[in-house]
Amino acid sequence: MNNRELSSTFKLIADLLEIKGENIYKILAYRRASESLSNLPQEAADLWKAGELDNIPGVGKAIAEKIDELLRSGHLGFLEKLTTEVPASLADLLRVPEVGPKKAALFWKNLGIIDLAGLEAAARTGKLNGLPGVGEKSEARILAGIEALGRRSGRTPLGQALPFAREIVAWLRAQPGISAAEMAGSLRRMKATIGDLDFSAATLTPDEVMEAFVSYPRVIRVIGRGSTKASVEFDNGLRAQLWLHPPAEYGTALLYATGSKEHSVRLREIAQKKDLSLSDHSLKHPDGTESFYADETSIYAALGLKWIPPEIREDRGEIEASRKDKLPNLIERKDLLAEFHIHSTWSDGQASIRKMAEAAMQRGLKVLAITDHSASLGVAGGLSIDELARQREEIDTVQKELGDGIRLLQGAEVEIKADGSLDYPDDALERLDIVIASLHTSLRQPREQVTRRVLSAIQNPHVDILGHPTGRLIPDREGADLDMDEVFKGAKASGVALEINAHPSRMDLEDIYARQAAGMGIPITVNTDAHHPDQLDLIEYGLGMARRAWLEPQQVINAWPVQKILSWLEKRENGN
Ligand code: DGT
Ligand code: CA
Ligand code: ZN
Repeated sequence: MNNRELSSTFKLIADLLEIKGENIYKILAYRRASESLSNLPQEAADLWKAGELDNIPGVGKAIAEKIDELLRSGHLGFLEKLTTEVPASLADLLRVPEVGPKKAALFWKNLGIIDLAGLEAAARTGKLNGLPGVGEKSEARILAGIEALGRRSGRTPLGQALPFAREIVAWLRAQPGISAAEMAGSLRRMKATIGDLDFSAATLTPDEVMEAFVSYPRVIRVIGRGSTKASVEFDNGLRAQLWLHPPAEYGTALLYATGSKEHSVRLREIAQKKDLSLSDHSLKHPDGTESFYADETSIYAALGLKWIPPEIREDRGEIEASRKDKLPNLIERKDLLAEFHIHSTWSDGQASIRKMAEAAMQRGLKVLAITDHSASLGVAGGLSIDELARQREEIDTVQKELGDGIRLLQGAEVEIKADGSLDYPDDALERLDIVIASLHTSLRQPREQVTRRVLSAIQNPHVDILGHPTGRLIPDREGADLDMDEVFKGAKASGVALEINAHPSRMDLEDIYARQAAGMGIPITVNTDAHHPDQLDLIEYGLGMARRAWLEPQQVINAWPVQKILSWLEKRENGN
């Protein structure tokens, strides 16, 4: 069993226990073990062989014994017994927004619903309406939620697709006869989830290249194959299309394959107004002759436009901006000099403060905030108030050891509790350099309640950042049903920054929200939430989202000069 399978086993246990109505501490212990396993940089099976399971954060004796049983036998008696009491398929109901453990239990006990199909049938026939706490409207929302799940299934998180796509692009570029190759489609546009992979390559020998591509060792099925386009399935279940064109046409071809469809439709309209016809490889004139473009800049220029960065090719105003030469100065990796959200071994991180700080320095960061979890229920390995004081001493020591190449800040990721209060008292928050407030639990509260909860957290003058605002997890957990307009008004009023959490399972805030917030003058922050030094590189996913949101460096506090960051924090501390 790999980490992913172990992690989902413990998640399933937590979900079923919660539907059963078990003790919350027990449930949270399983959730924590599940998260910890999914973040683990090495295989749990290796630690197990070395007798080091208890080195995994959040894995105590009881859970270590279960991992041991799973790795030895592939079975878990505890789970088998649990599923005789609570059907395992009930856990699927929790994927529907609006349906939390209490509702799932209600549907199960009152209507005998044990899976998504049963829930859908009941919602369609109006059987949910009238149960305690379920009205006509929430029944309709449940149905819409189930439908949305169906549409979403089959999409892959960018974090899984991109590393694999890099492998394919590197292979393509190494092929004889290929002069250029790029990712295209939603991958190149850095969408949070990917339907299929698209690649565009330039070659004068398409037959040979096509033959090599469909024979690539990881291809398990050829879905379609033409002279310039092939569609395949890989051993990891991902599908890809490869489009081949001669180098002279590569600009137009790459533009077409990158999309989005909406962007391309607008470009074709522009061509039509000029009496031209834009295809996947050329611009055709009324007399039937064709113009070819070897790079994207020249095809855009032929349409009277400046080159548009792929991340914003969504027909959201980029074409008008390009025509007027008013494209945003999109933020770049080199602009990001601060990281405000990481975890160390003080809570559930995998590395010491010193190791995390060194990794940050190696990446050229000038500011690093250590933001371990708050005390909350003790299960996230959160820090008590006493531990916060001792952690401060360690941060001071590491700061002295490392010198002033990097500025370390003591922060915390403070849990926003179900009632909207924060997990540390004000005097403890006041002693921290920076405070992130985040939702991790009770995400399924009704819209008004969860919105009020977030608002009360960001109104606390010590809170500087609202972390991963919706709490969504890609691909299978919808975020909280927040009233974003209200959240933005609240953030604007209190001057709190909103996070784009770069972790590929979050990428939260989404592009349109981040753009809206930044447009209101709310500072945005892009952070990795790294639990391991290597995870500092996940910043590229947050950067992709920030670029999709049209963000420029001055809108993102991680790109501010160090002095400006420090004085922003100081001003907030002094309440002005
Ligand atoms: P995905 O795969 O669902 O994440 O989304 P995309 O954007 O990668 O879309 P996909 O894979 O269907 O198509 C790849 C590119 O091909 C797309 O970005 C633009 C181009 N394309 C596909 N269908 C059409 C079409 O009907 N018209 C135009 N102009 N372009 C298309
Ligand atoms: Ca695609
Ligand atoms: Zn975090």
